[in-house]
Amino acid sequence: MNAETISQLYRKRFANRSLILVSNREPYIHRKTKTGIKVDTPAGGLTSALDPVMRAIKGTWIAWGSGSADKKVSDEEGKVMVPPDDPLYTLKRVWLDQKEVDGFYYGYANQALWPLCHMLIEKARFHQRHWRRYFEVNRKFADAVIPEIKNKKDIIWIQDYHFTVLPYMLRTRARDLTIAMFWHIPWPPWEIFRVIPQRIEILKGMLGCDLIGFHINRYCQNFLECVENEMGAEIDWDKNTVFYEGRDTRLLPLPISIDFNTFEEMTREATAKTNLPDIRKKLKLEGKYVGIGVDRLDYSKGITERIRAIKLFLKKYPAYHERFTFIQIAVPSRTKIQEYSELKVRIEKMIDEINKEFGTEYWTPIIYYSTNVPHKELVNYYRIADIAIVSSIVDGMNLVAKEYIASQVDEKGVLILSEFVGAVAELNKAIIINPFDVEHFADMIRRGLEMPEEEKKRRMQKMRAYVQTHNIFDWINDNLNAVQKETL
Ligand code: GDG
Repeated sequence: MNAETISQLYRKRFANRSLILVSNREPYIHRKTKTGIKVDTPAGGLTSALDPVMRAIKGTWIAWGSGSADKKVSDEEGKVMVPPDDPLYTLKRVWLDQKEVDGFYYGYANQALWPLCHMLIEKARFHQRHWRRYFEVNRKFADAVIPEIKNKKDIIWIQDYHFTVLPYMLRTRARDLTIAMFWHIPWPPWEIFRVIPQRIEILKGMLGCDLIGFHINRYCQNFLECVENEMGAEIDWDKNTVFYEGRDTRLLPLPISIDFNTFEEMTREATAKTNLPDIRKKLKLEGKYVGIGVDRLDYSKGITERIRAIKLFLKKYPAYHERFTFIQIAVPSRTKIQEYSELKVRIEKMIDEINKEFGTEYWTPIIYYSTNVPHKELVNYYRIADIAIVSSIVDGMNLVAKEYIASQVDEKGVLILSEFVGAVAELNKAIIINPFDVEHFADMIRRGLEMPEEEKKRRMQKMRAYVQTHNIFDWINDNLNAVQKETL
C-alpha cells in the first residue's frame, strides 16, 4: 500500500464519510521567533506516524494548540490547513489554559497513566485535581468534535491515553456514531491496572468505542482481563469482543508502522545533498564504527541502560577505543515533570563521565545532541550508523527501529533491539537484548559490529522487505477494514 492507493481506497469505500482524528499533540506547531513564525514538527511516534495518513485521506485533525504562534495563524474556529508548505488537511486546534495543561497533560496523562501503563507503579501519581482537569479537558475535546460531524457516518478516530473518557462522552451525545480508538502505549496486566483509582471510569469511557486498536495481541488480552475483573461485562475471548450496555466493542492487534518509502527517499535525497564522508568528517568519524540512538528523552526508552552497556563494552573491549563512536540524539520531552528533568541531568552526567574516562584528544566516545533534529537530517545519522540501539525497558511499539531499517538503503546496518518493545515480534532479525542484562548487552554491541557483512545484509534485507510491505498505509488499511466491518 502507498499514499495514493490508500487515498483512492478511502474515497471508494468511505465516500461522504469524513475522518475526524483526535489527539493531544498536534502535527505542526507554529512558534514565534525573533525572525518570524517558525513551524516545528514534534518529536514523537504518534504524529510521525499519522501525518502521512492524514495527508493521504485528508479530513480533520483536532489537537491541543500548543505553539506560541498557533492562535495567530488559525481562524476563529482554531482551524488552519497543513502541512504549511503543501496544505492538504485541516488542523483544528483546541485552546487549553495553563491549569488545564498542568492537570490534564503533565498531571493525569503523563504522571498517572503513562508510568502506570509502562508498568512503573512507583512513578505513578494519582491526584484527584489532575483527574478532574483530565475529565474536563476530555469534555472540551468532545465539544470540539461535535460541530465537525457533518454526517452521522463520519469516523471519529481517537488517539491514545489522553482521551480515555472521550469515547463514552461522545457516545452519550449521539448513539450511532462510529468511534474508533488507537492505544499507542502498552496496556498493563490487571494486577497493575487495578492500582488506578479511576479505573472504572476509564474502562467505561473506552467501552464507548466500536473498535480499539492496540499494537499487539497481549495488550488486547490485558485489556479484556481488566474489563472482566472490573466491569462484569460479557466477553468473547475468541473474538476479542466486549458486550457492554447493549453494544459491542471489538479489540484488534494492529502493529503501527512508518511511511517506509518516504523515509527511504528522504535518505537517498539527503545523502545526495550532503555527502556521507563529509558528515563523518564533520563529526570526526572518518574510519570509525558509528552507533546511533534516537529517542524522546523518556525513562521508558532505556537510555541509561544503554549508556551503561556502552561503558562496559568500552571497558571490556579496549580494541574499540578511538574506533567506535556512539551518537545519542535525545530530544527533551515533558521537562516540566521533575522525573524527566532529573533523567536529563542523569543521562548527561553519565555521558560526561564516559567521555572523560575513555575520551582522548581525537576521540569522543559518545556524541550527545539534545535538540530536535528534523527527519530530513535524522536520516543522515541513521544511514551512517553501523549499529542502531533501541533498548527500551517497555515500549508500545517503537518506530525508531523501523525508521533505521528504512534508512538502511545500503543494507549494511545492524539493529540491536530490546525484547521489551512491541516491534520485537516483527523485527526478529535484529540482535535481541535484555536491557537489564548489561553484560550480554555489551557483548551484543560487539557482535553487531563484528557481524560478517553477508549476515548483516541477509538480516537487513529481510527486515526491510517486512517493513516495506507492512508500512503505515497497510496499517491504516487494516484499521479502516476493521471500522467498516464493525459499523456496516
Ligand atoms: C509512542 C509510543 C509507539 C525522535 N527524535 C526526533 C524525532 N524523533 C521521532 C522519531 C520517531 C518518534 O520521534 C519516536 O517514536 P517512538 O515510536 O520511538 O516513541 P514515542 O514518541 O514514545 O511514541 C511508541 C508510538 O507512540 C507510535 O504508536 O511506537 O511505542 O511510546 O518517529 O523519528 N523527530 C524529530 N526530531 C527529533 O529530534 N522531528
